[in-house]
Amino acid sequence: MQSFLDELADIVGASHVLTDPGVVAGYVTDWTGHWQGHTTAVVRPADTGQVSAVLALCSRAGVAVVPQGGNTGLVGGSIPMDGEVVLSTTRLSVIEHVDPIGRTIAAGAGVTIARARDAAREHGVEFGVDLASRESATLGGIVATNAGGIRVIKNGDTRSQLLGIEAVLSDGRVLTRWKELTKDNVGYGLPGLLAGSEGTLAVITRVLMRLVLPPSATRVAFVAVGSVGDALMVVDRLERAGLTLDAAELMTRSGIDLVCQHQQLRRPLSADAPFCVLVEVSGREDAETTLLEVLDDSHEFVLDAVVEEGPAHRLWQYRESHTESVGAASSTPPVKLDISTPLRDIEAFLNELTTGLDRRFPGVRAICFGHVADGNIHVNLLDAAPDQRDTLSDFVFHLVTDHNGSISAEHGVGRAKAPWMTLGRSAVDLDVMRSIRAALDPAGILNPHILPARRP
Ligand code: FAD
Ligand code: 2HG
Ligand code: ZN
Repeated sequence: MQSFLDELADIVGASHVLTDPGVVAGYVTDWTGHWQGHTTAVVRPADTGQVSAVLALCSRAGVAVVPQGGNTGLVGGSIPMDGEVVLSTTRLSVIEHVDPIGRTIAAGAGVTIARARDAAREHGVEFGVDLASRESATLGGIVATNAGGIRVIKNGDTRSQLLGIEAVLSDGRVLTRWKELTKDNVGYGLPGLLAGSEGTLAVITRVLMRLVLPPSATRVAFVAVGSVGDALMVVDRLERAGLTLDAAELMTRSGIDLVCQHQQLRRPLSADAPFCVLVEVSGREDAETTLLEVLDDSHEFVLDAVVEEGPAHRLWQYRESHTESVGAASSTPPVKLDISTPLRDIEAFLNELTTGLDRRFPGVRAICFGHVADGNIHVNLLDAAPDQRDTLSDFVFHLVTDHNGSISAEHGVGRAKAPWMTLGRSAVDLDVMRSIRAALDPAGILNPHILPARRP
């Protein structure tokens, strides 16, 4: 083992091969605290050449590798549970260009979303993906997970922002698809394939992504409603009135109460409604007037509402503090199940979820919230005993499959969902995924624990 570590040090420099338990602690535990692993070493290459040399060495030595960006993933995919080498991308942190006319950004995989956003804003353009983990999550991480976030309803998911990619295969070869073209149909869409591959096909080293125009006349409203169906009606009416919908986020009374308690905030509305939807709209100078008119005309759905100016203010706090607050309120790390269903199924899914939990899992609290216009609900189950985690996941995943949904809307499969991957994917589908994986990583050293197992 020592000579392997020496060879790593020859590639990246001894100070970038970390083995001290105190130093590697932050790399082997996930954000939720549930996944706690151990590693042979954390290696921090500075450029694509070093990533290539590290992977070629690991390949020859048969050592498994877990790529890691900001380590904000919520499904345990970035954690070495079996002593794998952690390949940290944080030093791949160069922003190469921001082109405000072509509306592209080219940058290293280790650049954080907040840095990419700030760089884009300096040129009067906007980065199209946004999520509450923006200060730590990296470009490589959002591409690897095909992250969603709060702007999918407007800009699409991360895959749809990706124009080009550079990635290193497990044997060290560098794959580059890098053209600033909207149209390019020569062969398979390899950047799109790597998006959402969760570190199982290659290590992403550089990305070329689209930028969008910044929204204008943004207004945020917090709207109390009696049901999910009513929340969707409000969203529908806003869009039909010609407003651009920048975000639509569902919360429940219990989730908001929990956030208010944890963040020491006052309740945002006086009505004691079971659901609230935060909507952000933009697009026209009269956005505020139109928004107020729509809310006023929708009195059959709207129980109470408050409107705020500007994109990033007080009202967003209630939504963005959910993850931290549920983590703090639960006696055990929350079971985090990020699911999606067709819009027409959300209400029935949530009702059956509540009934099923009450009947089968008394004592487990559910806090549900999420990107409602995408059909994406984050089911957080609090106070679950460790031996209940798998049965709870199994119950929710079967329920969501019965509603023609997905067991992973945006966080990925990781370790947390790997045992349930067969739900909603056919045998042929899984087989094709295994073949792709075997073609790109024949030695099977990249994140061997996640996505479909290499053999049935
Ligand atoms: P990591 O956590 O380090 O890794 C995630 C996965 O990607 C792992 O499987 C890892 O092996 C792989 N990976 C990372 N970098 C690379 C690379 N360069 N090459 C190949 N594989 C790589 N997610 C959403 O989708 N929407 C949200 O709204 C959202 N909000 C969040 C809010 C909070 C407060 C937190 C803590 C998390 C949130 N997440 C959200 C989850 C998480 O931030 C995203 O999954 C994000 O994309 C992970 O980026 P990362 O750099 O932290 O990746
Ligand atoms: C969000 O939308 C994230 O805030 C995290 O995807 C969801 O904490 C969660 O379950
Ligand atoms: Zn989310």
